[in-house]
Amino acid sequence: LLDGGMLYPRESSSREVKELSGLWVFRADRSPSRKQGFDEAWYKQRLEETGPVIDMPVPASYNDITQDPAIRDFIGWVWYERELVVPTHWIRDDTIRVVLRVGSAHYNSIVWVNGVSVTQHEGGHLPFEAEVSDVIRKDPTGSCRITTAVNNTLTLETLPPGNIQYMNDRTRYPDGFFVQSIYFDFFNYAGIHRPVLLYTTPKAYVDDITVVTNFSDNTGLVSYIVSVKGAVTAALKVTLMDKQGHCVASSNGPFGVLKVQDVKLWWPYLTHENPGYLYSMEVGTTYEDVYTLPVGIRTVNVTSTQFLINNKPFYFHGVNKHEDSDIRGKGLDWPLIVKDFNLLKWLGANSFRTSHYPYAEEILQMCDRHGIVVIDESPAVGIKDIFGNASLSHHLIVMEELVRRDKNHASVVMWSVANEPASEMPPADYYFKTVIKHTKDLDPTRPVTFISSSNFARDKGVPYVDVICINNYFSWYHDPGHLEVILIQLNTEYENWHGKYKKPIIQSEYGADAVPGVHVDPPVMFTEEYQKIVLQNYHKVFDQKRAQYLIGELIWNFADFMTTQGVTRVVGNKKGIFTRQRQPKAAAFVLKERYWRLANETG
Ligand code: BDP
Repeated sequence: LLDGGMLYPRESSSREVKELSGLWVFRADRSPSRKQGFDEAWYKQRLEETGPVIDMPVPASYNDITQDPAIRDFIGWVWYERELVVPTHWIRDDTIRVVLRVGSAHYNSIVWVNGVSVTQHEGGHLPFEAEVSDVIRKDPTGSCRITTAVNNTLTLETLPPGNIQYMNDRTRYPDGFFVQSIYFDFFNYAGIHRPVLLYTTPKAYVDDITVVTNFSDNTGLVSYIVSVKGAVTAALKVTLMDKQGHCVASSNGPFGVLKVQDVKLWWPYLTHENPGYLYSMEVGTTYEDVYTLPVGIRTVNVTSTQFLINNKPFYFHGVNKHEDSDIRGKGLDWPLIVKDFNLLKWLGANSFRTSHYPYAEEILQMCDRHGIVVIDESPAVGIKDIFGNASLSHHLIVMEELVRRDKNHASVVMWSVANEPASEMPPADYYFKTVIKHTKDLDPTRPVTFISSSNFARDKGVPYVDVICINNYFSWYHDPGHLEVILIQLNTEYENWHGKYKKPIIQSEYGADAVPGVHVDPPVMFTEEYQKIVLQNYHKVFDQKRAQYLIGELIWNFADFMTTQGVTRVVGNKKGIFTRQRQPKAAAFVLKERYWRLANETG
């Protein structure tokens, strides 16, 4: 198991945060060996002294920032560097612990501070950090040069998996080139995607907090465990405050249960007049570290036909998203985040799935505050035929990193360990049994699923899930143009799955591409009309099954998004109900009307 916690860095009376967003210098290592940077140890001196550099914003994917196609499609190591001077007291006061944290960088990263290697990380969607106090104190001026090498290559052992090939037939490819095969349908954006921070804590510090919430009548129960590092023992005080800052419960010691009278539960958006209610749990140590964690009090349970939040049936009417937009690719972008939440609310959506990788923590914090319910998905998209030991053990570590990061979010109600794996293959049985059990051991409080697109009779992973999540594209990938098949095919699909497993079902994807502004009637594929009717036909079946065991519907996709180039994609995937620029297509209005109606019916 992983050592230590990964609390989101927050300022407090004992902690400072210095965000390093902005301009960094950048170079892609285009040498034939692709490892000139390591051979020449570029990290040892300023990056601009080892060759030409360009400006690169952080956070952002580097792919769409320049006019150079070779950078958009680059495969290999890119180098980023940022110089700063840290505050003097960070250098002089050795009771301060300085940590460097990368929110995420895709995919493999190595980080140096002042030429000294401080950390490495494998995986493109989860944070990593390292204490750098000693390294930065070696330079009394406080000068700090942060160098990061990031490699986007995906192999059979990465999550998501991929395969890399070199096209070296010089009779056909005069320059030769690498091809990164991927088994997923979105552009493999790369770079430093989330903020890089330096933050401080005292030497003895709150390293991790785990909360589990419950309630009985109108008393809320918050069980907590706090781990402190850097001290043999540390007395702890834990205080829970309401929104007005009034203390509603308190306790001492590293674990306990806080009892909250007249509890205000955390409710999803549109199910309650006051959704997303958060308390603040302030943890203070005698060594004067203070960390405040937002806490929503709610429960999650699954029956054979229902998904219960606070013991009330919850129906997911929501979307699948991507972290994707023009220019910044997958880089965290506050205007985009806030716009997307405004669109979700406009639509009447109460939930989304983080298809197909863990999203930024800043997004989950918004979900907590607005009551948007989340199915939190791992980056295991497109596991096709590689249920080997190396990938399984990496998958288990990724689930540990994901649960460690997201376990305290009230909005996260279910883990999805994978999207559309080859779950019909015999090794899938052991594989999913193991990954799902491991995830449940890490977090016994949330249901676990994966998203299946395989046949009910042959799928080997679904026996282990709590909720069946299925993707299908009737009248699109199957029987293209035949809108009339949806009713019977979808109905049969549900009867088969529920008949076999007696578990609730979420339609975790359905949809059709529509090129915005293209209209044909009678509808044909790729028009706004066709997309609308696909949705409406699915909705007819949803409405029949909703009363029985269908517990949710998530449209594919919230917005158009970029993909690799190929003959089925017209500058990206166009199954968005919004364009990539977040303008509505006709289908958005169909969904808006439906979601508001569902909100009124299901409450
Ligand atoms: C599903 C995938 C999703 C794709 C979608 C599509 O889960 O990532 O984008 O198909 O083809 O199978 O539009």
